[in-house]
Amino acid sequence: MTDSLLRSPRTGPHSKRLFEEATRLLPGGVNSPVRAFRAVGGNPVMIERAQGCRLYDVDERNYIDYIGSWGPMIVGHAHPAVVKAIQDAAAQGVSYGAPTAWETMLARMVAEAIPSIELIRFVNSGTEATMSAIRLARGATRRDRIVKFEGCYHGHADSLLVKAGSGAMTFGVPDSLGVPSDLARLTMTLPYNNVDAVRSAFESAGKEIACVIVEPVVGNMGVVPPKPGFLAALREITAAHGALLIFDEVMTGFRLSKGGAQALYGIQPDLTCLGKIIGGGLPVGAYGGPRRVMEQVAPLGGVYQAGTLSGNPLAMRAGIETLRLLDEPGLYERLEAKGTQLETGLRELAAREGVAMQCQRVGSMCTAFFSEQPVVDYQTARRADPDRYAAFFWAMLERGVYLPPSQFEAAFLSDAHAVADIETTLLAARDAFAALRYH
Ligand code: HOZ
Repeated sequence: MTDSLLRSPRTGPHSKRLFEEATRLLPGGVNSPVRAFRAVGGNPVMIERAQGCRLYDVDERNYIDYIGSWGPMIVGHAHPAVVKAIQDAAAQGVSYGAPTAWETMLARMVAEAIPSIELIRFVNSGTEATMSAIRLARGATRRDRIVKFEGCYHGHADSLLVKAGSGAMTFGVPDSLGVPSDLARLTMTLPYNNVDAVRSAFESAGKEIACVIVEPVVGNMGVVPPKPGFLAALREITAAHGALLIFDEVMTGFRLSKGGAQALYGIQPDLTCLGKIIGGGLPVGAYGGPRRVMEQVAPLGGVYQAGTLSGNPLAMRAGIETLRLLDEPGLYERLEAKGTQLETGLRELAAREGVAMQCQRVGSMCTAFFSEQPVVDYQTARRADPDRYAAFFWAMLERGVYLPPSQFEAAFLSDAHAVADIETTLLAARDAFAALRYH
């Protein structure tokens, strides 16, 4: 039994046993690092099923879920319409490796919602989307260097695992072993929200920079909104230097609005990366942009990228059904109202208990940073207290609320969260903050 298992009396006996078994066969017992709970100490609860906004574990405990599979489950888990679409699709064969009309249908729905996308290529994950978009930007500009921001996470492709957020930040390995230094040298990392740093990078190396890739609202160091003017400055500077602006909207696409963060902030990028929601919870990603750029992707152009499971019929149909559900009148307004209810409640409760906490939220994405100051970039995120977050996390879990098991990840609301669920969450938070006072 590993140390972390011994240190965690708080999960049920079945979760403990099953996770212990998993550690014998999977690195750290998981297939993605953050879900191992190491950042908060202890071992994870093992999930058996999910419905609506609830997760059910193998010990018959249930939780109000604020992860939502890290974003995709915007209409809630196991929505009947999405489940039916997947079942219907599966009954007709799960993969063909040949074109289907479903791909065109989902492409049309995405292009109608996001006008900066004229042509789109579906892939299997957000990582594939950003990796391919970077290759396209390099191919289109014939330049090699790229700019990313410290604490932004764009998946685990080599060029992007440099000063990365999410699990890389959580576990203190923002520059992963195994990334060749010759490749990492081509990635310039700048502080998020710092326009001067971007200007000076372009002044010194503008002719070599293929693109700037950015999370328009960061979700991967916790939620960090762009300062007013930051995204507009990126647009202006990249255009002036012939570099492409890539918005990584894997989290924000179809979440912050139907048109994503780019619609919310009124900035049109050259390329957009999507994932999560557009697959309705099945593995999917996509990158898209103007015809003149996307025509450089094979088979039309010389930038190669392919995939046996790309455009998979199950993922397409789950995505189509999910996007249809997002058309329901008032859905984004409801998400905003519930986000406000959660944010206001958390702020009031923390203040009442004298706990220094910054609740940072954009729409249905939010993070409670245990910090004296607002978080605006990687440096200020690092000032948040992960130990206090861990204590809060466990206090909430014990009270039936499942938050991200890291200070540096976003929490997500869905349309399936009822006002009463937020109230229950706030009751749990009241006790959790009170417990923190003595922590
Ligand atoms: N890195 C993902 C969130 N930013 C976590 C993925 C997962 O563990 O499922």
